[in-house]
Amino acid sequence: MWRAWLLVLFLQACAAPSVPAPLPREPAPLDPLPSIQQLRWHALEAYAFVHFNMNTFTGREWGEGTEDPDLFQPDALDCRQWALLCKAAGLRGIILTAKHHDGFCLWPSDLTEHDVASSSWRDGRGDVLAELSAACREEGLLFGVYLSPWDRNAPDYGDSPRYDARYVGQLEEVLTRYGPVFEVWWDGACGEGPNGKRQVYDWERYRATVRRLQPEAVIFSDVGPDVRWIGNEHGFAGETCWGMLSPEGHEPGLAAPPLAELNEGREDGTHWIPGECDVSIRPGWYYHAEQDGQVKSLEELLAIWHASVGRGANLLLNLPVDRRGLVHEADAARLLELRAALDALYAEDLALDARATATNVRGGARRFGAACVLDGDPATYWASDDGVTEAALELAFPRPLRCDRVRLEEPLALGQRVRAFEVEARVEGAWRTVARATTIGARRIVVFEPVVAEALRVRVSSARAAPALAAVRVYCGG
Ligand code: FUL
Repeated sequence: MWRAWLLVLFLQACAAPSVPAPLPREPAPLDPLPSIQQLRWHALEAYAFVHFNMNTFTGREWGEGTEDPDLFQPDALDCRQWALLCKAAGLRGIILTAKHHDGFCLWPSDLTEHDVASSSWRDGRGDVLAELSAACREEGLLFGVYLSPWDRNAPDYGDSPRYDARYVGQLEEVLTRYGPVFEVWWDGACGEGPNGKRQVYDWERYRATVRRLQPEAVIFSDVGPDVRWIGNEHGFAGETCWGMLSPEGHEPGLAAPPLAELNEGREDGTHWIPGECDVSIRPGWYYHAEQDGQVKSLEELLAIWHASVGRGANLLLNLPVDRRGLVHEADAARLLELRAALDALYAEDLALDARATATNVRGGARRFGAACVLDGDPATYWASDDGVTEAALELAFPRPLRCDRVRLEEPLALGQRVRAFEVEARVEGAWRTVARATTIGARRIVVFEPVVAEALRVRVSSARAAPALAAVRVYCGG
C-alpha cells in the first residue's frame, strides 16, 4: 500500500507546475560607457605610428613650412615593407603623419601647393596615403591619419575661419579618398599665423567632419572625444588608469587637463575617453641617421608595453621611416624581437584547466559563474550580486603551477568597476599576497616574484559597483 502512496506522491510531484527560478539579469551598466567604436579600439592593444614627411629629409623634428617640396625624395619608398613588418610584429594598424606642423601633405591636396604633387618625386604623381592605405588593406591592417591642425605653411593660418575651412577641406580629402580610417589623430599644438594672430581652431566643426565621413573612426586628442593622450611621450599609463575623463571646459593643447589627470583618468569622469600611449622607438619622432644606434632596447620596449597595454591603455609605437622610405633594419629587428619576447611570455595561458570558483556568483547562475573567466570568450564574464563590492575568485590548478603574472580583464560594456584588488597564491597550503594593484579596465597585467602555486585568488577589495571579470589568465615569464 505505501508503495502506491509513494507512486501517487511521485506522480503529483512530476505533474506540479514547475516554477522556473528567476534568471538573474545582467548587472546594470555603470556610466559612463564606451561606444561600440571604442570597444573595438580597446581590443587593438597596439599599433604603429609612422613619422615620415618633410622633416625626414631636412633632419628636423619641426619644420618651418618654407621647405622646398622637391626635398621630399624617398628613393625606395615601400609601404608594404612597413605593413608586413607591423603585421609580423602583431601591431594592428598604422597611423601616418599625412601632414605635420610644416604643412607638407603626403597626398596631392587640392588645397595647397605644399605637397607631394609639387615635388619631382615620381614626377609629381606620388601619393603616400594611397600606397599605405592599399598596403594596409592587403595585409589586414587598419589605416589611420595624423593631420596636424597647426600648419606653418598655410597663408591663412591665424585667420581662423578661413584656415578652418582649409583644414576641414583637407580632412575631407584624406577621409574620402583612401577607404576606411580607424583613427584620426590630433595634436594640440597651435601657433600664430603670418597675420600675427593666434589660430582658434573650430574643434566642433572638425569633429563633425570626421563623424560625417568616417563614423567608425575614433578621434584622438588631449581630450578625446574618443581617445585621450596619456600625458607623456614615454609610453607610460598611470598605475591607476581609469577609462574616464571630464572634458568639459577643456580643449586640446594649452587648455588640456593637467598631465597627471590625463595619465590616470578620473574615477568620477563624465565621459568614456580611454588613454593611448604614444612613444617613439628612437629618441626622435622623425628619422635621424645619427640615432641609428639609439633604438630602444628590448627591455625598454617590454617595460613600455607593460606600462601601456598592461595598464589597460593602447600603445601607439612610433617607427621613424628613413629617407629611403623604409623602416630601418635596426628598428625592424628590434620590433620582431619584441614580438618574439611577448609570444614567449603570453602565448600559453597556464590556467585553462583550472577549476574556478567565487565567493559570490550573481544569482547563483552558471551564466555568471567563475568559469566564464577561463572560456576565452570576451563576451562572457563572472559577475557578483548587486550590492557586493568585495569578492574573490579562485583558480585551483590540477597540479602546482609555476607562475609570475596574471592578466585580468573587465567586461567594459558594463563600465569600469574595480578600484583595487590583490592577487594571492596558495603555496604548500598557505595563502599569501603576491601582488596588490588598483584599476583593471580593458586589461591589467600584474607581475610578481615567481611562485609554485596550488591555486591563485583574485580578491577585489573595492569596486564602484558589483565586480565582474571577463578574463583571468596566468603566465610564467621567469
Ligand atoms: C607632438 C608633435 O609636436 C610632435 O612633433 C610629434 O608629432 C608628436 C607625436 O606629437 O605633439
